[in-house]
Parts: sequence; structure tokens; C-alpha cells
Amino acid sequence: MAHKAGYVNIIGEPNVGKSTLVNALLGEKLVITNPKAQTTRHRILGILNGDDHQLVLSDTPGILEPQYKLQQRMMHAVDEALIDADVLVMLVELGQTPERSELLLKRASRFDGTKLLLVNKIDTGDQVKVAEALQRWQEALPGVKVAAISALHGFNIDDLRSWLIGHLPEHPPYFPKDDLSDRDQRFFVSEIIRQHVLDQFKQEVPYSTQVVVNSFGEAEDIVRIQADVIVMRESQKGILIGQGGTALRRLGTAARKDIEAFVGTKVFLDLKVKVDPDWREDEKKLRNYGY
Ligand SMILES: Nc1nc2c(ncn2[C@@H]2O[C@H](COP(=O)(O)OP(=O)(O)OP(=O)(O)O)[C@@H](O)[C@H]2O)c(=O)[nH]1
Ligand SMILES: [Mg+2]
Repeated sequence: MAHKAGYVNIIGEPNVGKSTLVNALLGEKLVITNPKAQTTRHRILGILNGDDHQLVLSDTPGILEPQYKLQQRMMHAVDEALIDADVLVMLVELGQTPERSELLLKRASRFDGTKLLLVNKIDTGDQVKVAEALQRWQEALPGVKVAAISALHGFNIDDLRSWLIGHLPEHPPYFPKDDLSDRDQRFFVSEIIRQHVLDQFKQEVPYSTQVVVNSFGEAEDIVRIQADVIVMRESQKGILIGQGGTALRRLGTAARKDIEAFVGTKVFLDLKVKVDPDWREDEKKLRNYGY
């Protein structure tokens, strides 16, 4: 039987559920998700392998007008997803209209392969609202397949996965068949820590935070990890550490538990908070951080 393989790249505005959809299609939690916008900062591949197929899913940062260099790099990651897509998934959420999706539609118009418009979060509305949304999007994008899903609740996800695999071109696998991602364990460890910063701290702190894993030492039955949580101001450092170090301990404990589940062994996690006022604007630092 011929082997099928290809890239299904998901783009959309911040917070519409792109990362949740990647996890739902993979059937496991690979990439971090959060109610706060701009959770995803990199292009991250999640790979779904079958005997006769390899579906490479590409998560991307939410599309926005960049205000600083980090966001410019994030939009570069979105642009990359327009280059190698076999299928481009435009993800929107219920309630979002074509008229107010200019950033998404402008970018998607640059791609002329197979496109799919998915309306996500249909669990938040009724059938009438969903039908109206599908009709509006279909009118705005004639010739593009339009469908409704709930990534969080798994609605229409099995059908979508089958449809995507069915639309992959005949091609040998792009990655070894036991790979789950193009990213390594260190990357996902830093993302898990960042996920807990997003969970535990308000607005400004997560947007100013970068996590760097400095060492990842694997011993027989424990992994020793040292990571820096980098913020932009002394005041943010104070918030992250908290009174008597309570906030940082809470962050460390929560992150450690998730990292243990991810690596499958006990973990010793040493977190340090550092201040670097300009990491979001410095080309060289951003490159070092993988942006
Ligand atoms: N009710 C509902 N919520 C959803 C659904 N899909 C995702 N969400 C929620 O929407 C929020 C954003 O989800 P993400 O997957 O992080 O969104 P994203 O598009 O990757 O966001 P960025 O990376 O910030 O651009 C999270 O709180 C999800 O739980 C859905 O089908 N229904
Ligand atoms: Mg995301």
C-alpha cells in the first residue's frame, strides 16, 4: 500500500483553540493550552503516525499585529506554516465573523493549496448559531470546505482526522515513525513551566516571562533539571517569588508534577528567577531562545 504523509498547518487568531485542536487530533496533550491569549509562541510540530500514513500537525502562534520583536518572530512562525502546508486549516471560534478576521483571511489568501475553515467551540452556542456561522463562513470563502468542531469536547474530531489523513498526498514519512514531535524534551519541559506561569499569574507576568532549561541531567531513577524563569522587571521577579518564596514554591511543585508525568520518572526541579529587561526585543537572545 502506498504511504501517505503531509503537513496540516493550523493558523488562526489568538485563543481560538489551535493548540487544543492539535492535542485532540493527536489524542494526547503535547502542546500547552490556556485561556490567556498568546500562549503558543513557536511553531511546534505534532506527529501522528499510522502504518500507512504520517500526519504532521503544525501548531502556530495566534495571528496578531506585532508590537515587539518577540511577536514579530511569532508571526514569522505563522508565515513558515504557509510555506510547507499540504492542507491549511483556518481555525476560528463560534461568534467570530469573517468581517472581523482580516488578519487571518489576509494571511490565508497567500496560500493556494487545500484549505479548510473550521468553526471551533461550537459547544458554546446552539444549533441555530452554528448553522448561521457555517453559512457566513461559506459565503466568505466559496470553494473552501467549512465544518464545525469542538476541540475541547472532541466533537467531530474523529471525522476530521479521517478527512485529513484521506487528503494527504502519497509521500514517504518526513520523520522517523516513532517521533511524536520535532521538539525535544527540554523544550516541552520549558513549556510546562511556562504553562504554570500562565496558570498562576496575572496578565502582564506571563507575557514578560521566558523559561530556559539550563541543565537536564538524567540519572537512573531521577531527572535533575535546573531552569531559569526570566522576567523583565524587578517587580515581576517579586511577584513570581512571592512572600517568603511561597509563589515560586507553588509554581515549582505544580510544574514538577507535570514534568514527572511527561518524562515518566521522578524529577528534581530547581527554578531560579532572573531579570532581563530587554529579552523580548533582543534579536540575539530571541534566537538563542529558539524564536
Ligand atoms: N468551550 C470551548 N473551549 C475551548 C475549545 N477549544 C479550546 N477551548 C479553550 O480555549 C482556550 C484557548 O485554547 P488554546 O488551544 O490555548 O488556543 P490557541 O488558539 O492555541 O491560543 P494561542 O496559542 O494563545 O494563540 C483554552 O481555555 C481552551 O480550553 C472548545 O471546543 N470549546
Ligand atoms: Mg496555542
